[in-house]
Formats: sequence, structure tokens, C-alpha cells
Amino acid sequence: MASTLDQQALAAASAQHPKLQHITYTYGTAGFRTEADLLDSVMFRVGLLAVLRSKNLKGKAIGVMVTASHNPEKDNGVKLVDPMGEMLHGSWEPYATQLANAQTDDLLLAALDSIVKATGTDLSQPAHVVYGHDTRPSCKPLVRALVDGLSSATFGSEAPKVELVNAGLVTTPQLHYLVRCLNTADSPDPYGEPTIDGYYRKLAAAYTELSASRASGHKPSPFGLRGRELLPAITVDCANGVGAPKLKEFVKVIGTDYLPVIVVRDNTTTAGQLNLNCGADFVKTQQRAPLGVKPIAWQRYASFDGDADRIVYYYADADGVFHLLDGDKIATLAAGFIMDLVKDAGLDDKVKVGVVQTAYANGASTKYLTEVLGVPVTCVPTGVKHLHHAAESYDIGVYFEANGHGTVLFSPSTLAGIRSSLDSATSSPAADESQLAARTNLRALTELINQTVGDALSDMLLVETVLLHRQWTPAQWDRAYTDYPNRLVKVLVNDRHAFETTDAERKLVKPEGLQAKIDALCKEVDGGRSFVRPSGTEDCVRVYAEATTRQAADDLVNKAAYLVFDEAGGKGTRPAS
Ligand code: G16
Repeated sequence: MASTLDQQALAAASAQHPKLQHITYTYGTAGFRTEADLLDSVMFRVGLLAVLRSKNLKGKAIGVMVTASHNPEKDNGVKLVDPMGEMLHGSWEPYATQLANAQTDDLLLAALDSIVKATGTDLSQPAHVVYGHDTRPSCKPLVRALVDGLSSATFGSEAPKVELVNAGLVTTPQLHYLVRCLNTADSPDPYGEPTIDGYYRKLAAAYTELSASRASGHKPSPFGLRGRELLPAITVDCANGVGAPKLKEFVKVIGTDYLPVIVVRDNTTTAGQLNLNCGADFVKTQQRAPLGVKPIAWQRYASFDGDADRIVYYYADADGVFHLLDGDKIATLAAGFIMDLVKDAGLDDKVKVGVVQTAYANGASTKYLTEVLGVPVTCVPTGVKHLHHAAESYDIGVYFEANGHGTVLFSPSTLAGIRSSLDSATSSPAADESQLAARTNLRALTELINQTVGDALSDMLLVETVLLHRQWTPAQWDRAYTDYPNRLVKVLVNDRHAFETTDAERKLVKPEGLQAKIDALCKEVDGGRSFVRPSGTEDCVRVYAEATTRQAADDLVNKAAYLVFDEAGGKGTRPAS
């Protein structure tokens, strides 16, 4: 017999987490995200929804991550993770928004009831939810509210108990990893051991193998660890967030021989430090090193963001000039390396590589990918869920946002093909050594890369692998193409929801008439390109511009930002780049 909602118990629990009447919540680019003080009722209700989602999927584990990632420390947020470690399916996002905005307990119960009916959810199914959080001080009370929601969602006495796994302090990609491991544990293709130690061991084993093996088609180094010259230490800015303790834990597992790392901005205990003047978002948007970090010429530096799902690299030249190696540079590095491996493995007639970018991708990177590497490129709206989905249509889909959020997906048939090609090569006495090495490396890459979501640690190991195999300095990596000068600014407006876009966010539909004026500004500038889109994670509108010179890019972004501010309800002070 199907269980029903236990109206009384739910109403009583919900009364402890009343909705703030004047707020409207939206499940946006990365779930709910706003000031932490406004999120208590949202957490409780996300708990209810997570249980419903799990029941709807017949008890598969669902993830809930409490984080606001790159946002300032005063913000927090929450997002749901689907069974294979991917973002919540788009069809359920409106339910999240609906539950969060139910003004009273009665309306909440009615909303739950309608979602159960609309989704055909059988409440008598089991439920399994794994939840974790980042280092924000606000996480503690918010996780309590979430757990209240999760434990209140019993849905009647006949329903099986909800199985809860508290992952505690984790990076966002670690939580995604755990979810996939739990759901594939009994399958023919288990993703890994569903523990954080298991995650470290999986990455460490793959990286160790890739570090030790010979790169086919590249001159092996006569030096260093098992025939390959180790790279000098990398300095990693952890945004004073969860990436700091987690990177240190990983280094203990892999050993400093394999990964010499200098960890900076690792202060997770002093209030107000998270993402402050450091971290991937700061470095990317300000196009400078974290405040107080003075890069030594030609050395490798990287910055994680607050929940360690994004990474950017950078270095300084002999004149101290800062050079950014962002998500676009990582995508081109990874795509080129993987294409070479696929070719060397003799799989290029079967396996096609593609790259997915967003409107923020530097025009020079897209030109390099299509014209030099000859790889197909798809452009989609901002948000990992869009990139991930598009990347699934390739045999190997490399997706990266320019801000450093991305990963590589191997289709199930490609994974199987790589494995069987390796089996056939190892069992053949006449196997070509370099082909075997390429197949071994490809297989190890599939283990190294966190295929559930962008992962700063896993992405860093991917970049380090390529640099190690190519024996490249960051400057050599940077030489592939030169970014067009670009600038991104935030404009505060009265209502960012008044902005609507089309064409993968490259054009504004609303406010009417604004796009034509932006187009006119671009026409005046050599190589001018600019677009405007509402942020899904912050209360602002983002304005991007690029041009062939620094001055022209700065002028263009300023003019476009003024246009938005003056003609579309700017608030506060006029923006400056
Ligand atoms: C999140 C999303 C990213 C997105 C970023 C900024 O990153 O996961 O896909 O690029 O927000 O989004 P928006 O421009 O809409 O504010 P994170 O690292 O903050 O979770």
C-alpha cells in the first residue's frame, strides 16, 4: 500500500522553519544561493525534496551540498545532486522553486502533494540521501535545518526509514563522487569506493600511473621519477576554503614525491577570509594573482574556488607581468592531449573528441580549437548542467567554462572501447609499445578525471599530467594561442530577472532594444564582442566584452555596463571595470 503524507507531523516540523514572507527564491545556475540568513526554510524544504527525488528514483542515493562556492562568506546555498553525480534534472528544478516559495505550512503540504502526484512518486519506496557542506560558518545551522527536513520526510508510518549519510566537510566534487559511487556500487561498472579516502586513492593511483608511464609520441625524459622529469612544486591558493584541508589530505595519500605542492590561502578558521581577495573567481575576474601573492617568474600557480570545483592557473614572466591560464586554456590543453592519445592509441577512427564552451569563452580559444586542433565546439548557456549535458553527446566531451569550471566525459561505449582495446593489446605478443602506452594512459585518465562534475583537484592533476608528459612550463602551455583582451564586470540592477537572453546567452531579448545598442557599440571596435546576462548565483547582471586591444576591451565593457546601468534600472553607484 502506498504511503501518504503525514500532514500533521510535517506541518509541525515545518513550523520550526517558517518561510520569510517577503522573499522569492529561485533554483538557479547552481541551486539556491543567497544571504545565509535567508535560507533556513529553504534548507528544510530541500530536505523534503531530496527524499521525494530519491523515492521517485526507487531509493537511489541523492546528494545535497550546502555551499555558496565562489560567493562571499556571508552567502550560502544548496544544490541537489542526481544519482550519477550530475546536477538535479532540470524537470525537478521548478519543484524546488515551488516548495521554497510556499508561503505557509498548508501551502507547503499542498505543494508536496501536487509534486508527488505530478511526478508519480511512490512514497512507499525507500530513500537514501548523502549530504555535505563547505567551511562557511553558516553551514552548521543550515545543515541542521536540512537534516530536520530530511528526517521529517517520513511520509507516513508505512514508509521505509530514510537512509541518511552525513559526508560532513567535503568539497562539492567529493560529494558528487560519493553519490555516484553509492549508486554504482553493485553495478558491473562501479565508479569507486564510496568514501573520501577511496576518492583520494582512486585519484592518486591514476596520477601515479600517468606520472610513471611513458607518453607515446613524446620524447621520454632521461631524468627523474621512473624516466620522467618531475615538475617543480606548484603553489595552490585554496581561497581559504574547503580545498585547503582536502588538498593537504590528498598530498598525504599520494606523497610529495609525486605532487610537490605549496598550499597558500588555507585559513579556514578566521571569519571573513573565504574567497576574500583570493580564489579562482577573484583571479579570473581581476586578472591578477591573489592579494599578497607575488608569483616567482615562470613558476606554476593555481587557484581553487571556495568549494574546490573550479581551478585556474597562472604565472608571471620575467617582467612580473601576470598571465592567466583559465578554463579555456585548460580545455585546449586537455583536448589537444586527449586527441593525441586517442590517435596514438589507434582509436581515432572510432572515438571523436568534442569541446563545449559558453559565451564567456575567449574568441581566440574557440578559433584555436576549431582551426588548429580541428575539434568541434558547441556553445551552451552558463551553468555546468548545460555543459555537462552537451558534452554527453561526444565520445569524449571536454567541457570548461572560462571561469575554470569543467571536466571531461567519456561515453559508456568509449570507456568500454578503451578497456577492450587495452585488453586486446596486452594479450597480443606483437603489441606496439607506444600504442599500448597510449591506451594505458587513456584508461588511467578516465580514472583520474572526476566525470561527475568540475573538480579543482582532479582538474589540477589532469593539467599536471599533461605538463609532465609534454615537459612544458606554463609559458609553453600559454603559447598555443593568445587570448583577446577581455573584461567582465558586475552591474547591480533593481531587477535582474528583467533580463532575458537567447542564443546561448549571447543576445538579450529583454529589456527590449538594449541588444541593438550593444551591437552598435561592438561595431565601433576592432574585434569587438560583448554580451549581457543575469547572474544565476549573485544578485547582479554580468557584462562581458573582448576586443583586439586591452584599451578597446576596457572601453567597450565600460560603455556596455553604463548602458545597462543607465537604461535598465541600475542601482547604487555606476560600475567601473
Ligand atoms: C556556479 C556555476 C557555474 C557558473 C558560476 C557563475 O559556479 O556552477 O556554472 O559559471 O556559478 O554563474 P553565474 O554567472 O550565473 O552567477 P560556482 O563555482 O559558484 O558553483
